[in-house]
Amino acid sequence: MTLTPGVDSPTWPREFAERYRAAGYWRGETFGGVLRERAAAHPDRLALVDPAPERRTWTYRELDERADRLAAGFAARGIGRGDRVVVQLPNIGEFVEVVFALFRIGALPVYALPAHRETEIGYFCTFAEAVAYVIPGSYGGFDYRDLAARVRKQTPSLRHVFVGGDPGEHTALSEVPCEPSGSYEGPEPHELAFLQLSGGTTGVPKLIPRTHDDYLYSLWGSNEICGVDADTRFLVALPAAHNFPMSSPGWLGVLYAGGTTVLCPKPDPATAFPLIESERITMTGLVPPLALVWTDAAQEAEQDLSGLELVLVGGAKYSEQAARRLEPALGCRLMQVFGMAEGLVNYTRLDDDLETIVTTQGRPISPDDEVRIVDDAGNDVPDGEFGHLLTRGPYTIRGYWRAPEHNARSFTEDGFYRTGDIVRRTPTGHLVVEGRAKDQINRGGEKVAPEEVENIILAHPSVHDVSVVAVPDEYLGERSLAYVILREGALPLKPVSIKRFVRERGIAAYKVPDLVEFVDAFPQTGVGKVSKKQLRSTAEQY
Ligand code: OOB
Repeated sequence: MTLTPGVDSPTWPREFAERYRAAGYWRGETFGGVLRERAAAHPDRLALVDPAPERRTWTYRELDERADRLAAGFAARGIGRGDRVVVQLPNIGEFVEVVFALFRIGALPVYALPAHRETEIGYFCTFAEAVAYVIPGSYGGFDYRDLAARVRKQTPSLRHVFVGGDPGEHTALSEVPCEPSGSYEGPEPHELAFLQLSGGTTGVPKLIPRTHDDYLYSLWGSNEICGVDADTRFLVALPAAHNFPMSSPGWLGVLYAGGTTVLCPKPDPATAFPLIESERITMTGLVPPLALVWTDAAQEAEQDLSGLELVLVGGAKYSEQAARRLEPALGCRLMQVFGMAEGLVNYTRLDDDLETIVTTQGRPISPDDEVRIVDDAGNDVPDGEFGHLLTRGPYTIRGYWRAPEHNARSFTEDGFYRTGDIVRRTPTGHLVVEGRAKDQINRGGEKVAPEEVENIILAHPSVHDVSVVAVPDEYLGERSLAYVILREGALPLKPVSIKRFVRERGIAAYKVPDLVEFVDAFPQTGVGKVSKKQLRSTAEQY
């Protein structure tokens, strides 16, 4: 089935789409087509480096050919335009080959993170009615093949499990490629390219439908702002499936510009710094806790980091003090990024003064990004005052995938996305993130929806009620704290048994509550609901 935006998710009204095309934002390109063009223009330029465990490289021609052969193999196995494929690969070359192969046939990658476990993967596969699931064999001490076997049993739509490595009972990815026969028709630029994951505020994560047209605009728009060109050598230090390292400007932006992407298996300085030196890295993106670690480690680094020109920091609030230390320590420029997988991305600019770079989270990519800052009643606040950030524009979605009820809450009637962020605008149009109205925990850039964790803890036989809130943390920015009320007569529990219970349910480790506290009752609001606001302020003493 071909999935067009507007069918499974709301899309831009015709007059907006026409305007974005006329303005030249939507160029009528597809990902598969872009790779083909770059391979024709500069076949021998280096596109991709996977340094571990032994260095492998792909020129643009090689990447194009391998994506073609893999696409043909997927098509021969019946995977077609509009089919969903859950891709859960770490930072390895196969990730890029697989997604370009899927782009080419118009199948939609659903980007899972390596940290996701049975709860999340089972949900993605079922909800997206995925026909295939792509995994590494065993990676980072975890065997994804066992996870796949369990998910497969519970997901009738799932016909294939492809493994990059020893396949066990599944199919090796290396067996899939075959001679391209031109048997499939590629997607149209206005069609969906993939489904990205939302940070989420609800019991289950939402899927974010992005089209070729809109996402490609966010890439080349980012490239112009960040100065990405064919000489850029970008290190993917964060998980490649996350929207930030993928598109801001990320590995897809760098491939669009004809530059070189180097995949970093782990983001710690001991792994990343030698690569910065040996691969002559010029640019990378980091979340604030990593930026802190890199800033400290750079003082004593033995490696030559002088090739590094620009480090982007985003995903969570970067403190001004930490921001001031980055440029002198790493000997490069800093750019703050405030973005969201739903669309809108803000950058400080290369020619902004230092004060703007360290005290703001940037301004939007596009002149046609519409930003409104409103009070609780939805009225615009005067410039300089803070309020709720609403946005719409040429690369911000008009609705989540197959979620009409949620969409009615998350978008205004005229199509503005309610970001849930509290911001203010400076006279230069830069945004400063002041806080958050949405019920979410931002754990150093990794987003946790309290409701998702609460639902798991509620399944514990001794638990009567639970409320999960954020606690300030010096390093991560925030950590999670679960306030638990035990059932009457239940035997006392230790925090560790709640944590173990959550972990054993098969959920990403970053969602397991950092702290658990047992209480007798929750503070109530006037209307008798649990007051998360009051719980949060109690939690601040931690
Ligand atoms: C990025 O995307 P998501 O979808 O994981 O998370 C988006 C949310 C924002 O709504 C905001 O609450 C928070 O993450 N956030 C920031 C921030 N950047 C993101 N909060 C404060 N300061 C910042 N600089 O996180 C993302 C996507 C593309 C580029 C960069 C980050």
